[in-house]
Amino acid sequence: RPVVTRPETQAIDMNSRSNTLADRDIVPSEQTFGFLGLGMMGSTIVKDLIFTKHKVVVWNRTIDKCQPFVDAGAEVKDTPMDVVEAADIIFCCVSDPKGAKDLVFGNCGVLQLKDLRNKAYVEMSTIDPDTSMDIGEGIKQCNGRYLEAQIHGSRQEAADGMLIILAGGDRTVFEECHSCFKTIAKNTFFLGTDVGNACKVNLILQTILGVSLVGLAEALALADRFSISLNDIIDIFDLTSMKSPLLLAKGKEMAKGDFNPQQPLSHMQRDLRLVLNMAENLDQSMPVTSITNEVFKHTKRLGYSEHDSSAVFVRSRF
Ligand code: NA7
Repeated sequence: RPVVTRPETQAIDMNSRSNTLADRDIVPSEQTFGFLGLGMMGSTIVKDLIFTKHKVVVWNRTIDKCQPFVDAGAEVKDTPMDVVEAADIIFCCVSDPKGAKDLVFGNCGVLQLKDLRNKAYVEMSTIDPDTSMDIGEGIKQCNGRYLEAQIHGSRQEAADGMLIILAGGDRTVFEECHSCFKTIAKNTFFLGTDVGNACKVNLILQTILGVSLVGLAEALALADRFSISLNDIIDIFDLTSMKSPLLLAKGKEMAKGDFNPQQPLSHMQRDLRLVLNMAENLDQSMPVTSITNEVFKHTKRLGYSEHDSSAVFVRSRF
């Protein structure tokens, strides 16, 4: 078993801006936006929302992470419930479906407020359709409005304001979030009023990504066994019709052994697990995705949860 060093946690640079922001001509909404979850994605998004002059109220489970945002002009609250009280539209961006549900249904969670009239809740955490429907139902029962807005893209794409937003649910909320979405995304899609569709589309895209990464990792590991230069393989791959910006970038990371987390491996495996649960409910056979999930699970066990998904290469080399 290799000795694995954890990737360095990069502190958020409050002064860095995506180059694209200046060209987007953003007129900030007058509404107050709440933000629950200041992880790598949440922090990057909130930083740009503050920069584009949105009024922002934040909360994070580890409270220390809020300070740079307070210094930059955001208000901080003690609980998710307090954020809901202070804001008109509340975004949530945490690790997984369990965290997303905790923030809504748990102690001091969103629903503790009981009356969510004039409030809107936007779920950005990657979740499965059933979780999204449960959250949406809970919000609606308290007279609130709900939008799922799944964010597709890496941490670098978030930093560049180049995410893709896949939204579904309440159309009025979608429209009211326009200036926020324009700040953080290059494309935004409204996939209908049925809650769950946006989650399905996001997870389907993640399936393509996960399976492709494992294929790439195995092919490069075989090249390595033959002592063929990985850089040569990547250079030739670049000239073929198979090339894609993402696979090229991931191939280079594998060749260098640089697994700085753009899409953490634990998130990739979480997504595959959610995909397989969805497929199970439909009796849809997904043998390749199942094996892909096993490969990511094993790489997690080897200590690469917090590294980039491209670290799957390490396992393929065994
Ligand atoms: P990170 O950087 O791993 O951050 C995860 C965030 O989620 C962080 O703020 C955590 O708080 C928070 N978290 C996790 N579990 C919980 C629970 N149970 N309750 C409250 N808060 C929680 O992930 P990213 O920012 O890269 O990604 C976030 C989402 O965006 C994810 O779904 C991606 O797929 C898209 P902490 O700071 O640890 O206290």
